[in-house]
Formats: sequence, C-alpha cells, structure tokens
Amino acid sequence: MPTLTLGQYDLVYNALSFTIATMGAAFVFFLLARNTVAYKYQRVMVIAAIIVGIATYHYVRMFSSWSAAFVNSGGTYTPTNEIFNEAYRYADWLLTVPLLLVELVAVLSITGERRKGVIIRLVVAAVLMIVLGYPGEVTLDVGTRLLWGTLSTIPFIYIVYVLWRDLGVVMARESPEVRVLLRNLRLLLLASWGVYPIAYLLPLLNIDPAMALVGRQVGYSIADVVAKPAYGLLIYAIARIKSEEEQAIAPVGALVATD
Ligand code: RET
Repeated sequence: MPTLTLGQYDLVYNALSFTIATMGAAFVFFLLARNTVAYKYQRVMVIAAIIVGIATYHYVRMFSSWSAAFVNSGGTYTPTNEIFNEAYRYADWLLTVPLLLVELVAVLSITGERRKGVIIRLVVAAVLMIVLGYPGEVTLDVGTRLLWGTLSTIPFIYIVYVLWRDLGVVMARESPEVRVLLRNLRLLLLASWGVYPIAYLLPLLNIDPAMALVGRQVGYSIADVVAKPAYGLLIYAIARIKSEEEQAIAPVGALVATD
C-alpha cells in the first residue's frame, strides 16, 4: 500500500461512505416500491433490493478495511500492517453482477426456454469475468495484471454483445415510452460497465501508485452507484410503465385520487 496525502485518503473515505448511504437508501426504496408494480414485476424489485442490500454490507466492510489500512502520521496517511481488502469488491460483484443480469432479463419480455438460455449464458460469462479479473487485481506485477485483465475482457465483451443485441430485439417490440427507457438503460449499462476495465487499467498506466489506488477505488464506487441503484431506478420505471400498459395496476394519479 502506498503512502497517501490527506486529500487522497479522504476522497476514498468519503466515496465509500457516500456509497454506503446510497446503497442503503436504495434498499429501502426498492422494497417499498415493490407494491407499486404489477405482481409479475414484484420479484424484479426484490432482486434490485437484494443487490443493493449485498452492496451495503460490502461497502461497510470496505469502509472499515480502508480505515484500518492507513494511519494518520501528521500530514500523510501511512499504511498499517492491515492490507486494504480488495476481495470484498470481487465477492460483491460475484453475487451482484449475475443478479443484475437476472433483474434485467426479468423485466424484459423474453419468455420461456429462451429466457432460461439467456440467463445461464450471461451468468456463466459474468462469473468467468470476475473470477478471471481477481488474480490480476491483487498482484503488483504488471504482466500478471495485463494477462488476467485480458482474459477477463473476453467474457466481458460477450456479455456486452449479448445485452446489446437482445435489448435491441426487445426494444422493437415495446411501446415508444418503454423503448426510450430501454435505450437509456443500454447507454447506462455501457457507460457504467465500461468504467470497471478502465479503473482496473490505472495501475498499468505508469502513474503514481497512490493516484492509481485512489482513482481505482473512486472509479469503482461511482460505477457501482450507477450500475446498481441508478440502474435499479430505471428498471423500476420500466416495470411501472409496463404494469400500467398491461392494465395490471391503476395509474399513479388514480391511486392518489382514491386515497
Ligand atoms: C475486471 C477486470 C479487468 C477486465 C474487466 C473487468 C470487468 C468488470 C466489470 C464489472 C462490473 C461490475 C458491476 C458491478 C455492479 O454493481 C473484472 C475489472 C472487463 C464489468 C456491474
């Protein structure tokens, strides 16, 4: 672990703290919002809540790990004997990335056998992507990082390709209103998932190790907020509109008016 300036230490400290608050708030929101979508989409909201619930736990652990990994030695933060534990992040992704994919497929109108096939392929690819990325994340050796990073990129490209293609097919079948949301979802997925490999590359860019560490932690945290709570909100908006379109629930205005 490198020595950090006060500003560098605080930036990660605050990013982790902000993320705990965001994930925790999203957990409560998704659980409460469950009752405002049709029964068919309620499990989508439960999955969204589980994802941010898991992330809340991991961010609490990362926050403690970060606090324990450095000590304020007047003017700088120097590393202690406790190493900042990157495994929390990978354990989190291992659980949440497959769930994010299941959440997406559950809100789309993909049915029957096709749905099962898509889920299995995406989940296997997601697990491979994360498991292959981990050895590279925890090494100090540039070659090893590059090797595992490259291997991990293969399933990553596969996932992005399948999502892009299938979302395109599904979009064509949906109403104009849902179509706009799906287009935004596609962009949000690309913008947030694309941050991870870039953040991972930072230690390879010949920049100061403290900057690389801080950039990576802040980058991963921001990407996680977009990929879990913001993504969940968009999925919720889709579930809401589809519920209304399928006439399963009264429009929001009607609910308010009869209360
Ligand atoms: C790694 C290793 C380097 C190569 C690639 C990676 C991709 C990681 C991704 C993670 C996505 C995480 C999400 C979390 C949600 O909260 C493992 C950094 C391609 C895409 C969506």
